[in-house]
Amino acid sequence: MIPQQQAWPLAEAVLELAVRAAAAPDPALAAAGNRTAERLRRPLCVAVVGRVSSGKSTLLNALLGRSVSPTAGGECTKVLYSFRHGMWDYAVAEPRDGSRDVPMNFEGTRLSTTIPLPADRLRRVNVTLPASLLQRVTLLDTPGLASTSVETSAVTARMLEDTSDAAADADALLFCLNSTLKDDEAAAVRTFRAARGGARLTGGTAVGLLTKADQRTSDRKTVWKEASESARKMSAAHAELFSEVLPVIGLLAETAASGALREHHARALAALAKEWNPDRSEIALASPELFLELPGPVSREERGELVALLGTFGIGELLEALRSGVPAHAAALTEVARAASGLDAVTARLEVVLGNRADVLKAASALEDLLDRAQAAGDRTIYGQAQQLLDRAEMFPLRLQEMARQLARGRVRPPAGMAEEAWLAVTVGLPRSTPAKAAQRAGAWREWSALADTSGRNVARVMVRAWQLATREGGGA
Ligand SMILES: Nc1nc2c(ncn2[C@@H]2O[C@H](COP(=O)(O)OP(=O)(O)O)[C@@H](O)[C@H]2O)c(=O)[nH]1
Ligand SMILES: [Mg+2]
Repeated sequence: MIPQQQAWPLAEAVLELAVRAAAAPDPALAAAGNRTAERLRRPLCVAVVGRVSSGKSTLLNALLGRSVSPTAGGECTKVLYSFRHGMWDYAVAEPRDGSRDVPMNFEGTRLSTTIPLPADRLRRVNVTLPASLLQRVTLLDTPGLASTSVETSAVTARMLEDTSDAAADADALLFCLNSTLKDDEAAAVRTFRAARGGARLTGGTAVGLLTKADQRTSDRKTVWKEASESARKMSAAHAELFSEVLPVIGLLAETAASGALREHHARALAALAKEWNPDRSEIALASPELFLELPGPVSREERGELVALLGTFGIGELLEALRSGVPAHAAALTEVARAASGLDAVTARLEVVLGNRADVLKAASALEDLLDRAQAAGDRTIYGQAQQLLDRAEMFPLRLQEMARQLARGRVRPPAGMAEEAWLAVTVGLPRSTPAKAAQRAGAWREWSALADTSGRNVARVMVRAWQLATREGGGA
């Protein structure tokens, strides 16, 4: 899983630079230095963003391994929650006017939905939990983008504002989508990307999640096929917005990760699997209502619990697993539910973002700010040092990704042989080369860049660096 020890070698180096920038004579650069330093001292911040009821809180609970954030409708979805690491469960409501925080209660593992402040006075709810993921990252559960752009109530306006403030504050976004990307959703991601230094470096930091993947088709057998295909298409269509779009069934993921499935649920499922043959099960699972009504063992109340925990898709998967010999125990069925939820692919992706790349992400988003300010202020020393940090080998994967985006958008068109070389660098890495060969190729890119525009020069810069790195142990990318 995600390693617990934090080491931030790059971020430390950028922090030093930020502290130097904070002492610069130019006020804007000094302010950027202070802001950057403050940011670097905090853990990486990931905001879960998307429309109202797109499954944000459910997914966040799955990541935390605990049903703590309130899910499903009502006033609870209109609040911004921040989850940080702490030794104990602790939550406060933070007022907008800066007055004293008001402690909040938990109901079992879940945060109470009763907020001890009127909605218009509440800035956010701050929660600390001993969850291991939070040692590496602060998670923000946002109220959500409005479901229609015509809604203009004060509450909606505030929700949007809180959501975009949280997104602007985050180092990375997990963007929950339920269907094809709508204009307001694309705009939200673009705004985030623009606030983070435009299209330059941090493009890897918005991951799209096709949540509620179980609700895209009524045919249980094709759920994953359909969801994976849609996600793949969306990844390709929105490469400039998301580093990837992954399908996930948040509901199943939350149930599995939080251990909510109990032995009595396992017994109930086993009784249904025994009583109903596969055909009968498919009929029963055509809708939640039918599942509750159809004659058979297990009380209506308990069936209702199963629907709430697993959805009809999850129930179908578990019935099938039981018939194929999976033991009727909560632990074994939880494993099946987890595997069917797609959560592992999401956490694996997060590990890439938060694990190896956390340091780079933190450093890169901070550097962008410093570079812009140093350039605007004409401070060559800070600019040069920031540029040197950007050229470090650890930064390189992010720069390659950005280059891939530029090439994919067709904004940069190197001549035939060189375009292929650039794609080679992006996909499998340049072949390990002798210094003479690398220097010759780097020279060709420099020559081309003299005729290119800014985007072209950026691509050339990355390729020159790629060839320099290709002479090292381990090759290019
Ligand atoms: N069937 C199904 N329902 C889900 C899934 N994820 C969330 N839901 C349900 O959708 C509703 C809204 O989810 P919630 O996480 O509160 O959405 P939020 O407003 O974006 O935080 C809740 O009733 C969830 O149980 C899923 O993957 N599958
Ligand atoms: Mg929510």
